[in-house]
Amino acid sequence: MVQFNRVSVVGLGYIGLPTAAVIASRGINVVGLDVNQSAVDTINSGNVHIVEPDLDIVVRAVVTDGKLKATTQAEKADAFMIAVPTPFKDDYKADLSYIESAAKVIAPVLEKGNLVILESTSPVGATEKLADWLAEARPDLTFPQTAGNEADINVAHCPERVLPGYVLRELVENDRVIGGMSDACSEKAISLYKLFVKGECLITNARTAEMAKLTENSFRDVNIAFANELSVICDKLDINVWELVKLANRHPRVNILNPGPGVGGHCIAVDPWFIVSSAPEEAKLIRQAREVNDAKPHYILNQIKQAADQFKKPVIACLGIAFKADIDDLRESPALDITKMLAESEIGEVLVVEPNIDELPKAFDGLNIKLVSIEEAMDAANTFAVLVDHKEFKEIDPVEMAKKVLIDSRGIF
Ligand code: SAJ
Repeated sequence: MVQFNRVSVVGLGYIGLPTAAVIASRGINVVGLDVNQSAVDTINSGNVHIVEPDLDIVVRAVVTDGKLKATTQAEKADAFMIAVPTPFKDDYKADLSYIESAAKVIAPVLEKGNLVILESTSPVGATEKLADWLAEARPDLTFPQTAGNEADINVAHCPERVLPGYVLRELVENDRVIGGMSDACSEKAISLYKLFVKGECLITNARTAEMAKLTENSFRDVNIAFANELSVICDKLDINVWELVKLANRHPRVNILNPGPGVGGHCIAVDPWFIVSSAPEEAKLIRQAREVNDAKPHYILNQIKQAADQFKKPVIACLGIAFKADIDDLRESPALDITKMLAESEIGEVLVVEPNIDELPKAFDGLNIKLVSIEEAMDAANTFAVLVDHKEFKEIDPVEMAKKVLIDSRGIF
């Protein structure tokens, strides 16, 4: 059995920090590496810079025990797990610059016997590129692309697949797809994941592991697009889409997802493009789903504008700007985009209720948008747009809400 006395997690964001904390909670020394000094300081003081249920408790415990420390300088370790962002560029091609930087940062401290894992969701071929960047920086070591099972450094892709909001549970319980660049890489990666994963570890090669992750998120995107397209068709035909979906889902082999204001987050709204850009001619349905989902915020925006237009002085309350319920994550959020476009249209006063943040995001700078409580919004606004189904909004008295003009993109009322 391989020993991992010290694990380095590169990138302490929504995936890296929980991963680091969970491994540290198994008694392993974890050093978390991040370029963000303020995040590093926050973690070292036992606090967290992101909202994820119970993460604060676990981080505080492992930092207090001395099992987790954060730093901005690479340190030696037995295994390195890279969990950095992989956004897309203007042409929808993946931006691998964060992975490249991570490779350059850890390369100088690599030692024979080390394992490097790429957890970031990546286009097919990214793990091979990572191995090439490492090899370029360390000609004194051998890597699996040339030395196979005999390589000094093992490299594998093990895509993260945890659901924001349930990260701590899913990190442990989900099955993992492990794609080593050689059999030895896969074996070594499995022994690392076995330290904290209760789910099964399924072995494949790196390219299939990359594609598996993209496939999972594209599957969901296509299914949400189906629901979103249905919602627009139902509006046209004067049918309540929520009732329709409920009824259709009573068929034993039908399971339609929920329509919404669009698809947000750094994953489902991004990853399908990695497939499209690798196979533009072939990925027709996957591209179309992205386009359907990307069009939905504009559709909801128009509905809100039409609703507000009936008032002399429209005061519009946007309920939620996060990308989904009960989190503070605003990345690629359709709710945020809708709110921003609404304020830019200057149709009226725009209020935001977002129980998961204390201040409005920079994206709203220069716009006339106020962050208010639910009560303040109920007093002041005449038009309501439910953009996120946060638990707090489900507690609003439906009788009170019925007195307002309402666009409910999440179907909570
Ligand atoms: N959404 C709908 N209708 C639905 C479900 C979701 O409109 O019925 C919207 C949400 O509001 C949100 C977006 O889709 O804007 C994505 O939310 P999500 O909960 O489906 O997924 P994410 O992005 O939070 O997490 C996904 C997960 N992937 C899958 O479920 C296949 C997660 O397991 C991945 O680890 C994560 O992407 C990731 O990091 O890639």
